[in-house]
Amino acid sequence: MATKERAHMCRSHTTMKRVFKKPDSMTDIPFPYCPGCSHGTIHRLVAEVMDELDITKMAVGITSAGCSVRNWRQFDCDMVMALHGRGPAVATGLKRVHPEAIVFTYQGDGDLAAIGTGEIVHAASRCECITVIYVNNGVFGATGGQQAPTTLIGQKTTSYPGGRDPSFSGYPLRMAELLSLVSPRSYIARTSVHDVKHIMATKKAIQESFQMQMDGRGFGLVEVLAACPTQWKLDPVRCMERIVEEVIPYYPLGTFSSPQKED
Ligand SMILES: Cc1ncc(C[n+]2csc(CCOP(=O)(O)OP(=O)(O)O)c2C)c(N)n1
Ligand code: SF4
Repeated sequence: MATKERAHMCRSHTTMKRVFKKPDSMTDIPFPYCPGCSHGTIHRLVAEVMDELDITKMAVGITSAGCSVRNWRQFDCDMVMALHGRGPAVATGLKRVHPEAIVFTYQGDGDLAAIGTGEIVHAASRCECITVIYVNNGVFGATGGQQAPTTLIGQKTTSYPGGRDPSFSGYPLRMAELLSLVSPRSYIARTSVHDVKHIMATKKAIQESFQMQMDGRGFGLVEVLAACPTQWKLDPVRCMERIVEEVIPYYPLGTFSSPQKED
């Protein structure tokens, strides 16, 4: 290539406008998730919010058991791994010892709404000054797609191939509603990531839940309705449709508790 031509290319390269970049709060390590899995989208939103609030250096994330068990490789902040379901208890201890830290848990529905139900209910009722990102995909993804407490009525899983029967397994737990009863002054919202509009609303809710903690106002939790194409046995596009047609009607989106609502 001629020197003049090369010089022109270099000049146009340096003036090129950057329109998209990986959040600084994220490492370069690729996501380990299946194609179409919502965990990647939600990780990115958490990282973008950390960047925008400039809290990465003081953030401590708590990793839980589930497909996101190794997300300490993705978030470029301090990370601690908790035993299955124990994230809110670990976060409570960390926050009380280090009140200057911004502490968040990242938990699936198997983690938060099954083995960890006790921890989350008590952390919410104490209005602990922590942030909880609760990813509800309606199954135990990591262990093979078994029924979770959040699995919809009639939904087929590997442990209940005939579908969830409420006379045997009870009804799916609506954790956002349940927690808002024990923690009325908290910020508790349910969002979804099935399209761009809802992804942006999820980001706003995550931002608000961190802001609660930064202002010392207490507990913030965002339940994010998520897709698990592998265990739902649906392609990613069909998963997004299923969230609209079947999941949201049972798990309505909205803010269930906020300090403003109480005041
Ligand atoms: C004490 C304990 N019991 C059981 C397990 C097995 N286990 C690992 S992940 C998981 C369920 C995870 O499901 P969920 O939290 O919904 O996350 P997902 O994988 O769907 O993202 C279970 C039961 C474990 N790791 N530790
Ligand atoms: S099994 Fe489901 S939750 Fe786990 S990585 Fe795959 S799509 Fe995501």
